[in-house]
Amino acid sequence: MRRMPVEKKLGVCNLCEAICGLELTLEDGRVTGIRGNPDDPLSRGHICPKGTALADVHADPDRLRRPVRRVSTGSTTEDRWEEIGWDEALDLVADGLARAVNEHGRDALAIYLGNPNAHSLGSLTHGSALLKSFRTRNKYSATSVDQLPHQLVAHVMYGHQLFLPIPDIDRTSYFLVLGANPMASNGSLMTVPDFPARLRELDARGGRMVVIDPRRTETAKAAHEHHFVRPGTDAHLLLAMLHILYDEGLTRPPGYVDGLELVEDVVRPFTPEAAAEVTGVPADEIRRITREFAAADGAAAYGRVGVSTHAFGTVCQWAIQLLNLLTGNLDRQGGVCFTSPAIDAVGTGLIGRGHHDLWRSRVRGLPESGGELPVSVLREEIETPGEGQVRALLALAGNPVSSTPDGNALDRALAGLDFMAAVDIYVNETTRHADVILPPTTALERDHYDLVFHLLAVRNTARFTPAVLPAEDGAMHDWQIYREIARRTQQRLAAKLPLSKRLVLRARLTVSPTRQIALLLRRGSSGVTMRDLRKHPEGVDLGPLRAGQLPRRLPHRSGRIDAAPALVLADVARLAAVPPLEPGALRLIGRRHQRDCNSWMHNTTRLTKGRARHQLLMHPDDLAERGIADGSVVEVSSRVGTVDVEVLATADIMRGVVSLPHGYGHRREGVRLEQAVDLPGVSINDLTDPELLDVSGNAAFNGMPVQVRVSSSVSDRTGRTPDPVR
Ligand SMILES: Nc1nc2c(c(=O)[nH]1)N[C@H]1C(S)=C(S)[C@@H](COP(=O)(O)OP(=O)(O)OC[C@H]3O[C@@H](n4cnc5c(=O)[nH]c(N)nc54)[C@H](O)[C@@H]3O)O[C@H]1N2
Ligand SMILES: Nc1nc2c(c(=O)[nH]1)N[C@H]1C(S)=C(S)[C@@H](COP(=O)(O)OP(=O)(O)OC[C@H]3O[C@@H](n4cnc5c(=O)[nH]c(N)nc54)[C@H](O)[C@@H]3O)O[C@H]1N2
Ligand code: SF4
Ligand SMILES: [Mo]
Repeated sequence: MRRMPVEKKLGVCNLCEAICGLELTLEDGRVTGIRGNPDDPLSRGHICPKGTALADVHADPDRLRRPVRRVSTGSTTEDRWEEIGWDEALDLVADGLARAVNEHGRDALAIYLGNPNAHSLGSLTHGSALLKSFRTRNKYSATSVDQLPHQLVAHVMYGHQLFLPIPDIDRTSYFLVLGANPMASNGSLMTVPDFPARLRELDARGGRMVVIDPRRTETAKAAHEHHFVRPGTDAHLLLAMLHILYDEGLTRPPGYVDGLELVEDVVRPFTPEAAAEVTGVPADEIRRITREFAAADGAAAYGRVGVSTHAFGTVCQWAIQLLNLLTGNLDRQGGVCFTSPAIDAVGTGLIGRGHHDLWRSRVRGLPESGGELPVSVLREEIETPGEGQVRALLALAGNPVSSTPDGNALDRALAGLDFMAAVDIYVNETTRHADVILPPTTALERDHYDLVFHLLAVRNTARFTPAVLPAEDGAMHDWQIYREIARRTQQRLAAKLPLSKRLVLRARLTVSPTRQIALLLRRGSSGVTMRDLRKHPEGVDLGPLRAGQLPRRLPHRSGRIDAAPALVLADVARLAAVPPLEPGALRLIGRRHQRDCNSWMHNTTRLTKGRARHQLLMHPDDLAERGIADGSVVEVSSRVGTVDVEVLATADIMRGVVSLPHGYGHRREGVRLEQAVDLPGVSINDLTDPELLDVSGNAAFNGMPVQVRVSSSVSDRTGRTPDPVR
């Protein structure tokens, strides 16, 4: 046989928000090498181990390549998966979804969208149309276990849920980081590939990075300063910083802001001394950091998962905005700025402004945000009988059993559904409950343009990446699957959408993602066309973030910023009402490792080999106090569950705090991830509590009380759930 020549192609990594440009080596049509593309104007050659593992996902024998249907055998552990054709599979899905709606009403169908939807062009262009074709109130996504507080704050303060200022990290001289670990995560709501190099440049400029985190993380170690903070208490710290700004006359807000007198009133009681008591950060340090922040020639405050998935996530994100705003750092070079993407999904209205509390969840009465309900209510909406009860679920690229609070309870609830379909590439903790799984092509086989992450990047660039590999014979892209689900289900619904709406949807579903990008580029003001992008697959540089764009670009109908949204101010009052920890309790926090990718990608040796990293991290003094030996198996329990896991002593974690990584614990019956199921570790979300929420409805994972004791059980409880699939 004739060998195909070795070929180089430019690609893109879509696994995290850093969107690194890649250079792939192909031999005989197989990927034999992946490296960072040095010519990419944003990622500048950066790559992390996950980027290299993209090829492993494509080659993974466990990955689904054809639709599968679960065949019940009576004995639940022996259910079989049978490969079926696309036509049959899509019809089965449409039948199941339409049946639930026709028999029980439109809210009987729930939809969950997972994180990879934001990382796929086709999901973005076709997913919203698919959602619109179902008029259910039971829409859920990973947003409410992640960044909902940011979106709510942006919506109420600036008038658009994704009008988010981004740290001008390449020019700042003071970078204040709360609850984020970009050295491992590569940034979030801040697309910042090659964070380590950018940090070195900050240092070389004489700038500082200050990190506030209950764990001495990789980022904390690289910082100029790190301060431990008690989990869940950052709002006190941030409000004290605002208090100091007023107290010492350090505020210099711009003129286009309303509500500042209210802010001054609200922060008055939050003295640094009071904050020191609650947070553990000394009052003098809070004063010094605040003064240095205010005096810096360009300072940027930034807070992420540690202060978003948090009981006061919304207050924290609001206070972070105010810290930037009051010190004159919003819309300032070296402060935080708004991006100028070639496709402005915010300015053009492609992504809606958002809304809040237009309706409430049926059982617990929690408010919607941006059309979604908090995923913490999904289990009760499935299990509570009555009109509007969820009977069927469509899970799109998500793994809520592993990633949402009380995963075990949701796991059991999924087993009771009338019908479930998943668009996913694996049989995992969640999709094992599906009746049908529809696997799309993987990232290397799809055209890509980052509709979301160019919007959030620390530098303005644009890049279009044609598919690196041809789609396998008979494979379907996610957008084609979404289109077919919408079309076929619509045909079967008794109550159809009005004709005008159907026509609009049909148009939106028909045009391919790539074509949509070409059209959207033409509507933008950057002057960049699809032709330019095809000529420059490494990406086109549109320059650093631009300052001085406000108030012109403010989305708020008033043209002003609301510094004192009623919803946030009301929640500040709740701060005083936080109950103290019960005796002996510790506060649980999460963590991410550079070689983990949320709850998936544990099926590749490349990422799982080496030193174990699934353990519960605990301070040596906390271990000694309980008579627990380093390395032993401990029992961790919360209000909702108990897990047994190995403990690892480290002085890198604050006393009174323990940490488990997120995304572990694959040993459930029926999971078909041959390598991952052997990986030790438990799911942190078998401990987290769906009753603990931020005012936005976001899960409050961090700072949750747990008890840790020597394990009493001899049995293997490390994540194996005995209850079988349906
Ligand atoms: N306790 C705790 N819980 C957390 C977090 C935490 O820090 N602590 N973090 C939260 C955060 S930030 C997030 S974003 C969520 C994530 O929550 P989810 O989005 O629910 O979970 P993921 O682990 O991202 O799951 C991705 C799913 O998509 C599938 N998949 C991968 N690639 C593709 C593809 O190309 N197409 C399709 N159709 N499917 C694909 C995978 O097999 C997997 O099932 O978890 C949240 N949960
Ligand atoms: N390698 C890798 N990269 C990823 C991901 C991944 O799974 N692996 N996931 C991607 C996703 S979906 C997201 S959303 C981003 C998240 O990106 P980051 O937010 O940067 O990542 P985390 O590691 O979750 O960082 C949260 C930090 O908050 C700290 N923390 C916990 N509780 C508190 C608290 O109460 N106060 C303060 N101040 N800090 C606290 C934790 O110790 C931790 O260091 O990462 C993305 N990138
Ligand atoms: S940093 Fe993120 S985008 Fe870059 S290679 Fe790693 S996973 Fe991919
Ligand atoms: Mo996330």
